[in-house]
Amino acid sequence: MVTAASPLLARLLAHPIATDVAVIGQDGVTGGAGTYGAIFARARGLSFVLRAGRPSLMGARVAFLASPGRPWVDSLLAILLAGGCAVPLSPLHTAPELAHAIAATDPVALITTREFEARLAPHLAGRKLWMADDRHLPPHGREADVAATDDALILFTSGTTGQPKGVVHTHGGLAATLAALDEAWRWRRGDRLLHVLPLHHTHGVVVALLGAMWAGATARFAPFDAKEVWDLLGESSVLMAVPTMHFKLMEAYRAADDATRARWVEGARQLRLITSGSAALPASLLEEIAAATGQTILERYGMTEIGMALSNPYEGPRVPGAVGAPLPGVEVDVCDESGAPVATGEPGELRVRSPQMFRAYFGDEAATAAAFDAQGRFLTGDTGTRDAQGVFRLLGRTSSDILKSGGYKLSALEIEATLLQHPAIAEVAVIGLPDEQWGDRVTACVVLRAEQALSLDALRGWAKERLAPYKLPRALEVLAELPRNPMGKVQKQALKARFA
Ligand code: MCA
Ligand code: AMP
Repeated sequence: MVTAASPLLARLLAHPIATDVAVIGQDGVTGGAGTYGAIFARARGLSFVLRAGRPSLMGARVAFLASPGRPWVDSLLAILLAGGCAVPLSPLHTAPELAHAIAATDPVALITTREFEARLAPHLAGRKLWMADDRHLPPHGREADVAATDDALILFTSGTTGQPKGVVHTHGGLAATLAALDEAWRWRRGDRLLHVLPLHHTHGVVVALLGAMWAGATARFAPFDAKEVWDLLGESSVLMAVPTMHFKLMEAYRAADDATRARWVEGARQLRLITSGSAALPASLLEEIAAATGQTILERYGMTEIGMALSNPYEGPRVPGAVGAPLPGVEVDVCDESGAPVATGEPGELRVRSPQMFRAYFGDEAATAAAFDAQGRFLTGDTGTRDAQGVFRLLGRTSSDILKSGGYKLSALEIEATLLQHPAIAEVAVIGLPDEQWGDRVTACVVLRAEQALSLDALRGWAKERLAPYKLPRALEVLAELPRNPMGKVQKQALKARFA
């Protein structure tokens, strides 16, 4: 047995393993292979292979690429059991994006399935590639000692500088997130989570998947398709989604006939919890969903670095347009630029202190240090207010270089650096324009080289080899010149005002 000083592994390994189902894959097939027992048996076998005789991987990174399903979960648990730090890669990412994630974390090995073997082959650089869908020998001998302070997971997040940064979370930090959500949202062993989120971000990996597993509940993976999600609600007790998904669900509902609507509403009514996060849920959308289904969505606020910070209550009023109050153990201050608290109701930057906090940006001590103030509070870059009842509202971000599209955080600078490589583009500024479906609509404002022409389709076609689909511009504006201030900096607010 693992001598699990890791509170995360201790909790997961304590579940009644033989019968309870942890995971149902996208094929919808339930059964023996998805029980906690079967998953841990396979993960243990793979963890011994990864260690290759070493007592522990001692926090060395192992990257993995798989579709949502059992091999994905087997891989994550195998890495954790081996004392390694898991780096989930995304099937949505292009070759240059995969290359960045692998180069930035320098994994000792990679894991994948037959489906993605060829995609990873160019990135191995001599590293060992293990197959999650192979049978591995049962474990033998002593298991790794894993401590609460050991690194567990690296997730990438976009910043205001260049390429995405790897955010390192420890076993103890993840356990703090999961314990807080378990308490706040009343997770139960009998819960059936409908899991439709991508597995390379906090929302899908930590809040949804590990949230369910912390409680010994079942996560059923399904690709996000609005009609299919409605059809599956009747078999589920919890749905977690980003606002764009809620938007698409209501779009499908409006287009459905009466009999279909009645069936969908019946399924939705018996859920015990529907959440929204990763971007602002418009109050009008919350109200429309409540009127149709009787379900008031629980909106919460978090960030890759800090885990989950604020949540509307499970019991008690959920305020449309608000993100609730701090979760257990979390402190959130609303501050002016000097870090002093602002008056109740006044806007300021949210600064956070929390046991869920990340340990570091991988390999970047300077960026890690710069992310905190002198009092050790994380600088979120989000502006918000707290009212007299202690309820928080978010107003926006301090930087216009950070965009949110469909719940994905995007760096305008990363997209600009890529688009600048296009032979027709001389200058580029990427802005987010308000969009009721996507949050921000990624808009490329470009100045073309002499005698060049460019269409949106041509630009997207060229860029899709280099950027994940959700980073591609959805609009193109061709300008004679970009508005700049006397220092030469592009005035993005002026561009936004012009095209919004
Ligand atoms: C897909 N497309 C997008 C996006 N997603 N374009 C812009 N922004 C996006 N986010 C593209 C598709 O590639 C396709 O392009 C076109 O839009 C239409 O696709 P559609 O089928 O309508 O969309 P979809 O494929 O169903 O995707 C929508 C989605 C997806 C399901 C909402 O974006 C998604 O899974 N978002 C979740 C992101 C997430 O988990 N964020 C959490 C970050 P084409 O027409 O060219 O084929 S963690 C976080 O934020 C913190 C910690 C927190 O608080 O949770
Ligand atoms: P990420 O860096 O991908 O983890 O995204 C975190 C960011 O998403 C936060 O800093 C917020 O800007 C945004 N966010 C998360 N939840 C909410 C919410 N409920 N309302 C508005 N913005 C949110």
